[in-house]
Amino acid sequence: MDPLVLYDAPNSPCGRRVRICLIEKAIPFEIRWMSLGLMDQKQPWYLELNPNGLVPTLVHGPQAFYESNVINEYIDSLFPDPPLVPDEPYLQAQMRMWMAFELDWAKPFRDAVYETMGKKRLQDTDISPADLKREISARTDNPFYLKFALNVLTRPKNDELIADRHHVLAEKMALMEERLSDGRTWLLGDAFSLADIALGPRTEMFPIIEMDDVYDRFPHVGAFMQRLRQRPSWAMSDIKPDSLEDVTKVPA
Ligand SMILES: N[C@@H](CCC(=O)N[C@@H](CS)C(=O)NCC(=O)O)C(=O)O
Repeated sequence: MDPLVLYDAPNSPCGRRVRICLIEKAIPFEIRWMSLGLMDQKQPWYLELNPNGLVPTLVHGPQAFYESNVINEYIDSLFPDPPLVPDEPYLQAQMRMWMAFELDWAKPFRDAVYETMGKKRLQDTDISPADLKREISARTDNPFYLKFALNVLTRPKNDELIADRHHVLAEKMALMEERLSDGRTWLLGDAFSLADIALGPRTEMFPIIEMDDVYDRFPHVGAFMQRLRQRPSWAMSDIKPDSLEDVTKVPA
């Protein structure tokens, strides 16, 4: 079999979806780490693999696949055991609606991540604006990305924006809470599926965006996350690069 190479980033919930899927199926894979803060994902060679300039991308032999949920369906088709996509068309549609639900709240979530963890991480590195400019200019000539990164490095946290995003995200979690409140174990019922893998990794990140009370406010969501954390694939997918140097190295 051609090797599976996953372009991924530390703390990426999108990358973790693919890691979980591969681990559930016991398929070996190799990770190539990208530094999102330094815009590795916007380099021309990477855009050839993934024109959206995001992680994850899965390279399998001569082919590249992007969009975590699309990648996971590809993996499930190639390696159907154990199945993570239901047979019934109704449940398959439900699964894809959960994936679309996740895409819908990814945008407000991403804004909140950049305001909280994103700003803190980059500002804690002590990298200067001049160094950041040099790093990013070595990766992309699109001025938008440099502007965006300099904003993350230099501007204080925007609490008003974070509070706005919290309101949007609480509405989304209320819907998930309602769906889980009939006592089902997983989003589609008794069987663990790609729907759970689509939702779990980002739902785990609420404390990072300073919404620490989500699992208490929405106890069925909290219980769902507890069940997910008990699966071996959860701990095994919490993979970090050996050294942060690997993901922040300055090109010569
Ligand atoms: N819907 C896409 C979302 C991918 C995405 O937003 N990836 C984030 C990391 S979780 C990323 O690469 N962010 C970097 C950027 O926005 O430039 C997927 O599920 O693969």
